[in-house]
Amino acid sequence: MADFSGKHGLIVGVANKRSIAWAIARAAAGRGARLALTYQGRFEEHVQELSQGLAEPPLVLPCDVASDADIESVFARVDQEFGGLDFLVHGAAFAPRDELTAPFVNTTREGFRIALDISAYSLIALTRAAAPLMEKRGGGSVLTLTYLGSTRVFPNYNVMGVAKAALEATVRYLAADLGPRNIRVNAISAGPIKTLAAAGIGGFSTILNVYRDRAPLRRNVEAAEVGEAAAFLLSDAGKAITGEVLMVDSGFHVTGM
Ligand code: NAD
Ligand code: IMJ
Repeated sequence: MADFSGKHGLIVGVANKRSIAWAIARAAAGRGARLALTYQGRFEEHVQELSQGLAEPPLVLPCDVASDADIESVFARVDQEFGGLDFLVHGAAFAPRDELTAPFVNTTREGFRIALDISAYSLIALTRAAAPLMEKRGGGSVLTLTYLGSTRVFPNYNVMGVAKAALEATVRYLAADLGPRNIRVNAISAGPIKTLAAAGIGGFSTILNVYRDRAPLRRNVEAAEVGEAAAFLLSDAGKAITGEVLMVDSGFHVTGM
């Protein structure tokens, strides 16, 4: 499989060992990448502890993706330590809890703003900061994580569906903008996985059962499998692919009934 030796990557969105971003970190580090991981304040201890488990200790930095100052200092540090960047993984998403329980029609202006800021705009801000570092390496690969709720309606996904639609459109516009600089931008649309972002979502086990029963592969997806697909898109194996949303969902999205 793809060799990441000599490559440097930045991974945003690790909260704990179940995080999809952590599975991607393991896939990349396992293939020889040197990593920087960022965490959102409250997850510092978890991420520091997890990072001990990687063969080469990563750079671990705080980053609230709503903060331009945080983003600026992360890339300054990464440039200082790595002298450039080969890939960026964006795995941050958030909507205020109430927005995922109230009827969609009751979505608030502030809930909408926050969901789109954290879950979609942050990809633009991070990619803009990454671009000059990637140019030093003759190009790079950016990857984000999305969900089928961007184009189909799932109960309670609500404003997150709107944010994921914006995120996927952002992938296409960034791909077109940065393609001439050999920077690729893609998304993986993962099937449901029991992570922190899924914890406490009413009926999540039902969702997992529906996928397992109806998906062509008749099973759910594991975070490690998203990690493998991510390694493909982040590596030279994917070097002609940009602006794409790759479905990693056991084929669920093709089903009609
Ligand atoms: P997770 O809770 O482990 O990851 C979400 C991450 O977002 C956390 O690390 C959290 O710290 C981070 N985050 C939230 N607000 C932030 C902020 N202001 N600044 C910085 N980071 C912030 O859950 P996950 O399921 O691994 O989610 C990762 C991505 O995968 C998300 O984009 C999610 O939408 C997407 N996704 C998840 C599933 C699923 O079923 N779990 C399916 C498809 C796509
Ligand atoms: C989340 C809510 C409702 C339905 C859902 C999900 N389905 C799936 C998810 C069907 C698969 C998980 N997912 C794809 C997400 O993107 C989750 C994002 C998320 C989760 C929370 C929970 C805690 C909180 N805010 C959140 N914001 C975004 O307070």
